[in-house]
Amino acid sequence: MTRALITGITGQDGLYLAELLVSKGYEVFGLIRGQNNPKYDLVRQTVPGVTLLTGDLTDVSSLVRVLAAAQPDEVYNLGAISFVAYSWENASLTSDVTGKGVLNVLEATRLYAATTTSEVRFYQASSSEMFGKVQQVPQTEATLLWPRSPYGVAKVFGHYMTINYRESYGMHASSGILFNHESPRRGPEFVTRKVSQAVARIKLGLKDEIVLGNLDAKRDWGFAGDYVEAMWLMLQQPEADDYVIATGKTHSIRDLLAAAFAAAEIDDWERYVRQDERFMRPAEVDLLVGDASKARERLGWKPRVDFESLVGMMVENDLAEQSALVR
Ligand code: NDP
Ligand code: GDR
Repeated sequence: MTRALITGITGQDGLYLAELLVSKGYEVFGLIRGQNNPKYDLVRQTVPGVTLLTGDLTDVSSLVRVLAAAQPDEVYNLGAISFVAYSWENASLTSDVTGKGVLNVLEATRLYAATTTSEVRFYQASSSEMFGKVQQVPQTEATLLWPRSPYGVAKVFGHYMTINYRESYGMHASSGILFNHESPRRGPEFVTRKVSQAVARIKLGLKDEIVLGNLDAKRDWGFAGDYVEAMWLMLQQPEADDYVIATGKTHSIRDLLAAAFAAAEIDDWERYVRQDERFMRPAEVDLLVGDASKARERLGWKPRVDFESLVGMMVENDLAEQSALVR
């Protein structure tokens, strides 16, 4: 049985990846942090066979202990402070968790790998936020990185550290440069879920407006369930490498609003939307659109869910969830 360790198992991607690996017959271990983590039961209910081990990305000795207990063949480092807006408010903490945390997991993995004869493979959750003020359209693995937030800067550190461990120690360490991916499991602080939840509440008469920041930013949005497959595929390759994972299509926040309100059969979305400085960022990433040709050619990966279906899936889920809450 192949053994995998997932950091960030309580997050959106961690849950989808755990489900995927269990379906492939893996024995799955998850790193869970904090005293009495509120997501503990959610993980147990969603993926019952998974073993949860306590540790924190900022505490390298806890990672060494978790690696020794899990004895993984594959390590997926998905844990991070992942909300870009929050990273300005807590830049130092974000650097510790999202940046130096990667080094901590790499080092714990290297130390563990030295105790076993089998190869240990490593996946790093890099991000399109690293492209920031984009220097090329669409963005590829070769595009110059120009991060625009403390989060983006921390991800660049983790990205290059992963490449450095590959080059310094010959570690099978791959980095997935994933563009935005969403689902009904997306945290409510991110714009897609904020919109899908608000649209559902407006449709049910529980709310009459949604307050947002920049409506002109454009993102390349895909479905999280498709993107975790790419993570797994990267670790099945004979050689480790870096891959852009994206749909190749970009949409503005306005397009998102139009699609979400249309999915709930509400016309004239503009009358429900208000902009507020509170949700504007000190520096914005205006346009992201990825070129995933390398992943298509080498991994045989392509996205299955398009933008309209993704938004429809999220609105439908939130209509059901919000109706259940008022019942
Ligand atoms: P989430 O925010 O949903 O999940 C983040 C996870 O990190 C949670 O499980 C959280 O645990 C965990 N975590 C936070 N701090 C620590 C810590 N100090 N020690 C251990 N674990 C910690 O993110 P996603 O699932 O959306 O994303 C997964 C990864 O992919 C992240 O690294 C993200 O930055 C990256 N990424 C995401 C993209 C996306 O569009 N979703 C695109 C590109 C990259 P807890 O529940 O305890 O807080
Ligand atoms: P992002 O996702 O910053 O791209 O990072 P988010 O959904 O937070 O923002 C996308 C765009 O929407 C604009 N926006 C708003 N965003 C939020 N959250 N709330 C609002 O009210 C709002 N109004 C407008 C933002 O300014 C931005 O342009 C996500 C995270 O998952 C990262 O961890 C990941 O690395 C990247 O995607 C790829």
